[in-house]
Amino acid sequence: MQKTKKKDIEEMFSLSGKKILGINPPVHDFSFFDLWSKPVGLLYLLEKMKHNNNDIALLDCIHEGAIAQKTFGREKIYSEEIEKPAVYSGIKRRYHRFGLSKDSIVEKLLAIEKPEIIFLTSVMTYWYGGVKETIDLVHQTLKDVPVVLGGVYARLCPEHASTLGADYIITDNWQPDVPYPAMDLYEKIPYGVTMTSFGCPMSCEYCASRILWPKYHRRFIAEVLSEIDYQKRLGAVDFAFYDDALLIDKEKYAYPLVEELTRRYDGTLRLHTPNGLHVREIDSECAEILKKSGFVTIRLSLESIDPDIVKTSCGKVARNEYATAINNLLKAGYSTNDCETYILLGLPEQSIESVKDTIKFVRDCGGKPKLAEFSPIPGTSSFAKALKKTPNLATEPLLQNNSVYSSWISGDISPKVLQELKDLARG
Ligand code: B12
Ligand code: SF4
Repeated sequence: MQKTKKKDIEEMFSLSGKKILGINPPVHDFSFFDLWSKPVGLLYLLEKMKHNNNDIALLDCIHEGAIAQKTFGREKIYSEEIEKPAVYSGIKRRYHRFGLSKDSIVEKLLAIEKPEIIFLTSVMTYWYGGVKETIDLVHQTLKDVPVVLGGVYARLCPEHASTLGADYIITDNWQPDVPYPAMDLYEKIPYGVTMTSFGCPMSCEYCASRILWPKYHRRFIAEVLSEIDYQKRLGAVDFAFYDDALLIDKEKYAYPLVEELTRRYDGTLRLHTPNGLHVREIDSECAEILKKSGFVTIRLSLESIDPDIVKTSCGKVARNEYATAINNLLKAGYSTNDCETYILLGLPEQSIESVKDTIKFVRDCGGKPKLAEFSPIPGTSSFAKALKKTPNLATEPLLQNNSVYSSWISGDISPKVLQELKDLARG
């Protein structure tokens, strides 16, 4: 296998007149749900490359593997059971490959005009199995076509990502400076995605936002509006905001944006925030604006009421602030089921009692608890703590998988207790 070379993203921008194929690889995991997942980083990049006079195409192995429609534009993705990688051998859960089958990928690669370069993206660090499989398939099928690997996994685990056989790896970031992602590369889009900002002004101990986006950047409202208009023209009705911090400075950004969306679309858009909102920002005016402007799916980031964990979360929400926010949302017309609240589970040194207390607290306030299992992410302080117990986390990203980290890898919570906590959260 030839050695992977590191390149700067600027070198990619100098490409012109090339045929570029962007690929979103299949996912290997215990479970996968389309929570409005689109490879938006890759799509911004392809749009940029189009502006630089390249000929661009897309193979999205997740979207093209859709077999059924779910609510709000989401899709059920084809999956097949595959053998577990050796590090997961002791885990009594089935492992799957989600997305287009290998044969279909090869067929598609051969059916299109031969690209001169492949841009391969990556998201979760523990999804590298699908990345490796894609690199191998491209090399077998298209022989001499170079593969450039970028994305979240490549940025967070550059050394590991350099061992998969890609020709080039890009580990630096670029703040998209094109008006929208190249969503027109899809024949029909099931939903739109947008971001009003890149990064987050806070820096919680378990989160990689600051590593991925060292500078928090807000886009111009006009740019976000044009991004939404463009995807509306392509047929989207549902829109997911990918922001880490949508409601920060809400009077200056989120409010004018959604007011203009209501004026333009008369409340016909359905808006979703799968990534979690900053609870402290939800005063009564904010709750009413969210409701009036068509936010259907709201997810609230509480994480925990345990003071020690609140500290690791930059003290982003206090108990009384959460209670007030839920009260405001319920008064604005949302139901308890609408107020799904993320509770982090499996952090180093987190007690099971504190998770139970947080579940009870959320329910008592009128919210709906939703457990979010901890994924130790390279470069964060929580990762450094987790490493003391599980040194192999540093060299094997599969061990960072949130679905199995706390219950099988760190052993902090037994699978039985995890199930009990899940049942408790479900109510
Ligand atoms: C949106 C988002 C989601 C969405 C969907 C993401 C998707 N596309 O599938 C949802 C809400 C579903 C989600 C869920 C989860 N997420 Co998430 N998510 C994000 C978030 C906020 C943004 C990712 C994104 O799209 N960014 C926007 C684009 C523009 O950036 P980008 O993809 O990085 O692309 C840039 C570069 O990487 C580059 N690039 C990208 N591709 C390519 C390709 C080439 C060739 C090149 C040259 C460059 C390049 O160009 C872009 C511009 O610079 C990140 C945090 C963050 N701030 O990045 C977390 C993040 C990726 N998620 C994370 C986590 C922990 C989760 C959850 C496990 C949370 C939980 N406990 O439940 C779940 C897991 C989902 C699952 N099924 O396993 C972690 C990563 C964990 C890990 N070990 O990898 C992150 C980093 C957040 C964190 N806590 O630090 N997530
Ligand atoms: S507030 Fe959310 S996005 Fe920001 S650093 Fe904390 S966990 Fe990450």
